[in-house]
Amino acid sequence: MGEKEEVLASLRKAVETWDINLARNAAEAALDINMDPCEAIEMGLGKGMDSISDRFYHGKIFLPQVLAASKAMEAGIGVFEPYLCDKSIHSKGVVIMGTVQGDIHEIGKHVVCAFLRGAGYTVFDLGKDVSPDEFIGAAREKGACLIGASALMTTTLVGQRRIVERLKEEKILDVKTIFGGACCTPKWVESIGGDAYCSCGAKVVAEVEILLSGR
Ligand code: B12
Repeated sequence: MGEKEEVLASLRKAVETWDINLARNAAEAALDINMDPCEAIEMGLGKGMDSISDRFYHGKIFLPQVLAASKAMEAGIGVFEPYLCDKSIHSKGVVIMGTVQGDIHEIGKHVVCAFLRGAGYTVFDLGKDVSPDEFIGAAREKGACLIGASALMTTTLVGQRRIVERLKEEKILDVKTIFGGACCTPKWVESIGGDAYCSCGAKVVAEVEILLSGR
């Protein structure tokens, strides 16, 4: 196995075995060999989270282990975050991000925030369980061009629709929306009148650039 494959395997293993120290060390090893942080997140840490999801789905592990794995994933992302940051002085635009009301899943949103920050956007992460009005209020206050909202459960998807509705009610026409999360689909986003759907962190920057170029 080459050096790069070894580091990717360690990143994956760190999440699979919820080993926070290994996640940090492997992330540092990735930086030492000049691995692209985006690749390390998607192909290393992210693959580990895929297998955690799979084991959880099949009842082989339970919520505490999933939570521990997510902490390892976040520890790894934390090491990469400063290196994802674009050195450009001018922000490409302000983005408001959050997980919708009633939903506490945050890992995917953190990945998306990391990619957007890395590409030069100023991202305000409102956290989890965010109400539609909190999204709208923050967008107004910070002068955002885009709201991104994550929903991981079928029961909380409606939070994305409420954001689109509230923007219309408030006649805010210059703020675009992008939605994602395990239960979110392109069809759903189209049906609620959202501007874009995105299936993964690796694609988000390209999607956002297309979306905002039409402003
Ligand atoms: C980790 C996890 C948890 C962790 C969350 C920890 C944290 N800090 O986030 C914990 C243990 C707390 C948890 C709790 C619960 N969970 Co949970 N959880 C998961 C799990 C296993 C993985 C999610 C994850 O982090 N994936 C890794 C990330 C990187 O991927 P991702 O989230 O999909 O994000 C990527 C893309 O979707 C996209 N994306 C995501 N958001 C956004 C946003 C935008 C704007 C864009 C552009 C893109 C984008 O980009 C991301 C990066 O590539 C999923 C299973 C699954 N397959 O998704 C269940 C899952 C989401 N959970 C589920 C459930 C039911 C729950 C609980 C209700 C369980 C319970 N009985 O208590 C609670 C929720 C309580 C609540 N009110 O929210 C169900 C939802 C079922 C449904 N269809 O509604 C799932 C699908 C598991 C299942 N198969 O049953 N969970």
